[in-house]
Amino acid sequence: MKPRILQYGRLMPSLEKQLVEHFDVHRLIDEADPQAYVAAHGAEFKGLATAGFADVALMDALPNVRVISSFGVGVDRIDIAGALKRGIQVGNTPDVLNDCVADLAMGLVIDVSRGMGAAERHLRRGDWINGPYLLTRRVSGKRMGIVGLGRIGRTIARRASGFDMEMAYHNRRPVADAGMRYEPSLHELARWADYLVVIVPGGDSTRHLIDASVLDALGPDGYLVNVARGTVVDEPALVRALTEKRIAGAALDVFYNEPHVPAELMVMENVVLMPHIASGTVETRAAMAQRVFDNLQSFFATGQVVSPVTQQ
Ligand code: A2R
Repeated sequence: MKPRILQYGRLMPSLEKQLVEHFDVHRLIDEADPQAYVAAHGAEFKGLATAGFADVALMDALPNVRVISSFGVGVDRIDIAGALKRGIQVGNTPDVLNDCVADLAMGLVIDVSRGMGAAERHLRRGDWINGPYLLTRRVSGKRMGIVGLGRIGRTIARRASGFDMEMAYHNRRPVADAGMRYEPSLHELARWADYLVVIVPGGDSTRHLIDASVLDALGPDGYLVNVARGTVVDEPALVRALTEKRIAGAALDVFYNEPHVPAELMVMENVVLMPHIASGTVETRAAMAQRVFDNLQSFFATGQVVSPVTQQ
């Protein structure tokens, strides 16, 4: 008998197909009244495949679920402590997305400095006829401050070293073999950096980590790059800092209330805006989908997911 799995949210069609081949899957999105459905049928399910969400109310409605497999590395919308307390293993998709997220972070650094998007808009508007584009800012040899030197942060650092950048990082704790300076003060890192690249997990512990005071430390020549989560940045404070030219620019792949982006940012030429695409390549999304499947398959075969999450 195939284990019965509840699917929460939409997943890639290829993953949904693979799941259906190996598990007895029910999609909660097909239910007109999802709450009533889980109240009546929750006890049937042994596992949960989710697009990134699972709170304790959902877990309580699924008393026999022992595994949650989530699409993505970020687990900020999953109550990990609540899952572990209930004896539920949680699997996510780390590592397989490091390269593509780091590639996009580096692309954002270049775009926000060299004005690639803005210069292209200038050309497409026909403005080149009237004169050359503005001078932009050099990237090579500049200072990058990485906030969150984890799996992705280190991959970004390897990219930046190819641009002869000076690097330093801030975590809550220093990393043993980081190969660059640890800065215990986020404000000092921001003061020092030309680019502050944010790649910490989302959730309560990092909410508004980048606030007005950090942006003021970054200063009028500094750029903010966020490929982490929208919640990490105090978005109204960022809009004010940009409006008042207290920082040079920002490049953002994530927002506080996606897919809604503050109207003020839409019209700023020194701001690069991406619709949360950092891991969004064919190759990486396929690898993430495979890991969602592997976590479930491994759990039902061995009792262990491939990529366990042990803390928020
Ligand atoms: O603080 P530490 O020593 O636990 O280092 C982690 C750091 N970090 C923080 N740094 C400063 N203040 C905090 N409150 C804080 N919380 C965590 O972020 C660690 O070096 C880094 C996260 O690295 P990993 O756990 O390896 O995550 P990964 O795979 O690099 O992904 C980062 C995030 C995901 O959670 C998604 O939200 C996003 O990137 O795509």
